[in-house]
Amino acid sequence: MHEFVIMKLGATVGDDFGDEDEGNIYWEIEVESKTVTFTAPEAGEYQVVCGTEGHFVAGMVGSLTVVAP
Ligand SMILES: [Cu+2]
Repeated sequence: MHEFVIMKLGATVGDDFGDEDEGNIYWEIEVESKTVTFTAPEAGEYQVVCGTEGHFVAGMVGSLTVVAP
């Protein structure tokens, strides 16, 4: 099981994802394989991580670019 997490704009995780990052989460969902939608608060580059323990340090981290319509 993975947890798809979008961090708040400008917020990034340090060395590992943990409880201290909970306040910087914009949106999260547990995923296996599904299609979901969310509304971004504003355009920008968001950090996305897997919130499942150990997965961030295993490399499950990326970026999500939101552009204005
Ligand atoms: Cu994961």
